[in-house]
Amino acid sequence: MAKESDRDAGDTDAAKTRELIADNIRRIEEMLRFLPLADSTVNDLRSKIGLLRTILLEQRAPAFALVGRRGAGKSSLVNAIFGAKVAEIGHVKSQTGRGRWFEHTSERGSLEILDTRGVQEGSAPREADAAKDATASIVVELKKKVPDVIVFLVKASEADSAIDADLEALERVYAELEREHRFRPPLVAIATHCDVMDPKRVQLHDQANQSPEEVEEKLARVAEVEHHLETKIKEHTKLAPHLVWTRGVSTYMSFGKDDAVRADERWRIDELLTTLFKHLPDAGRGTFVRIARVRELQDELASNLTRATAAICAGVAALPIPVADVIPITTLQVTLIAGIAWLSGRPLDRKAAAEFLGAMGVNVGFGFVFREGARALIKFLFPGGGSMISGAVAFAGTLAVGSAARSYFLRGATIDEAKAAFDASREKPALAPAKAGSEEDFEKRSGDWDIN
Ligand SMILES: Nc1nc2c(ncn2[C@@H]2O[C@H](COP(=O)(O)OP(=O)(O)OP(=O)(O)O)[C@@H](O)[C@H]2O)c(=O)[nH]1
Ligand SMILES: [Mg+2]
Repeated sequence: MAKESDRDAGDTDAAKTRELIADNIRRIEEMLRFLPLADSTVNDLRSKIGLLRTILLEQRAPAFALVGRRGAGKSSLVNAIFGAKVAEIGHVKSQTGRGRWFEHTSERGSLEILDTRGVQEGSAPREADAAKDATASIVVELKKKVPDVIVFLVKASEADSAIDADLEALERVYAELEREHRFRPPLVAIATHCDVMDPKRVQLHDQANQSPEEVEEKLARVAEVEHHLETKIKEHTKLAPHLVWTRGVSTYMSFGKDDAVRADERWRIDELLTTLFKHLPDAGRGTFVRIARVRELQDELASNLTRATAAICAGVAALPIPVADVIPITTLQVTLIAGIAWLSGRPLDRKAAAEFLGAMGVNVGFGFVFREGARALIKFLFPGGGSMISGAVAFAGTLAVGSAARSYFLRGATIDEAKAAFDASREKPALAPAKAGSEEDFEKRSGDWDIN
């Protein structure tokens, strides 16, 4: 009972937070119309606001089509992305003949997966029929939704057997997408089950503790498989232009009765996740980094968000407005904190921002973070204050807030360390001229500070 009402409260707060963020973004967009900046700068700021909106308010589930034979490791790949058991693996009997979109969900977000089980099974005549049906069912599914990326999976031990039929099925998938949606998604090819290649006992996920010669031997075999797979795909002229990555991997994880992780022998999955991330549109990237929990990817997106927010804040500061009216700037900084907390896997609500600001010494009530928090932040960011905030100061102050939030939420820094990161970043604007930011000043400054 209590749990239920907690969740309701959380949902309501998340909805309220989204509303506040949307309001603020709208307000900032209004202000842009009055900016004394060149059109090109204003357009650039508009696209940065677009990024904020996409990352914070318009996320959707990333969509992947997984094409591979029965047992290739499609379900295991889904689990490997989540790092948890969300899909059933190792069906004794595969549900041959059906391709279907599935939504796999954790509390951090959802993935849309087109599971093409059984599509390329053509060895026995009966199975050839099933394969035909399977391809037909996939074609139906592709009309419903376009995958962002197609992943072709083949067992490493089967990569040099007849995979031509698999690749022909894949070509039909591409032809259908082109016909139906005029879109050909990037193709990622992976050879799975690399861990069981010879020498079998060499554990690829734990190379430091293996015999170096044997590791080398195994990696050479993996490289051979990769080369073969890539060559084969490139022979198919309709696939070749879309191939972006070919690697051997291991997606092996094993789960106990309570779905707890019993063994994790994933190898090169971070590289694979980075590749998938790179080829996703921004609308899926936020969700993806929350699910995949690769620190570097979360941080890359947090860094983009920080830079975009800093530029917008600097732009707004170019308006000749007194400090009392710069609430939208500081509200945007609070939004940035909430956004970075969200990328780390926390819910998008005011709690995380309140907790962070409180710990940083900005005293605000939880319920008021976006308004009162913003007011208190002015004093915190600009102690002593002037009557104006220059673009340079707004820019550097925002970078400092983002840098501290990234340390705290993404790198597991203590609040003291986060504060130190904040102070270190903030020292720079103290050296900056305290005049109102001109366009020239803004442009010069915005290129200056690249924090990581
Ligand atoms: N050693 C090893 N086993 C793997 C790997 N990937 C998957 N497996 C195992 O292979 C079996 C089949 O994997 P699934 O993920 O169920 O394969 P699938 O492609 O979803 O199979 P269907 O749903 O039947 O089409 C399971 O027992 C997995 O644990 C891998 O990289 N290495
Ligand atoms: Mg499966």
